[in-house]
Amino acid sequence: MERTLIIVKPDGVQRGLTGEIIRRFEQRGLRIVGMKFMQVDRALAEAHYAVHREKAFFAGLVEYIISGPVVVMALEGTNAVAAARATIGSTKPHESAPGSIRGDLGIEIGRNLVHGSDSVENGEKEIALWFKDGELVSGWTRSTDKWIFENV
Ligand code: DAT
Ligand code: MG
Repeated sequence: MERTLIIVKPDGVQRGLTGEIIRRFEQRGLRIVGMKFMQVDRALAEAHYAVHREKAFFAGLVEYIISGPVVVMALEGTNAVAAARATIGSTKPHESAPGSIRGDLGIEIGRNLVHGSDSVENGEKEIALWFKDGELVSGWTRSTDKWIFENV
């Protein structure tokens, strides 16, 4: 099963949208394998966004992600990475399609509410960065799985 790392960013938590955002992934059919509420420290923020460290927006991005608590989730499912990215919407909320999280709930790139891994490889790397082994519940199933995943 593919896995993806999702973060409800500080604006999502502050605005009371945590439940609304989790609901969308849950209803899409993704299975939760890890979830925690936490304050991100600067070292973790910089490691998570290391690919952007040379960009002009890097410092602001790090300040944003450490500006308040977040909810971090590891989700799994067939096509989990692409499905979650589509549910999130495009990077700029004002260009995100209505129906997506950013398209329905956001308007500015620096307040775009949620992170989702952009590839299967990065999903695995990010889950390893954000979760310790004992924090993940792997291998559990739902009675609804066969109605969501065709081949289980
Ligand atoms: P995404 O979060 O859609 O995967 P990304 O990985 O390209 O987008 O960038 C990570 C975050 O950095 C993004 O959510 C918001 C911020 N960001 C990206 N491009 C930016 C830009 N041109 N100006 C300001 N912030 C930007
Ligand atoms: Mg990204």
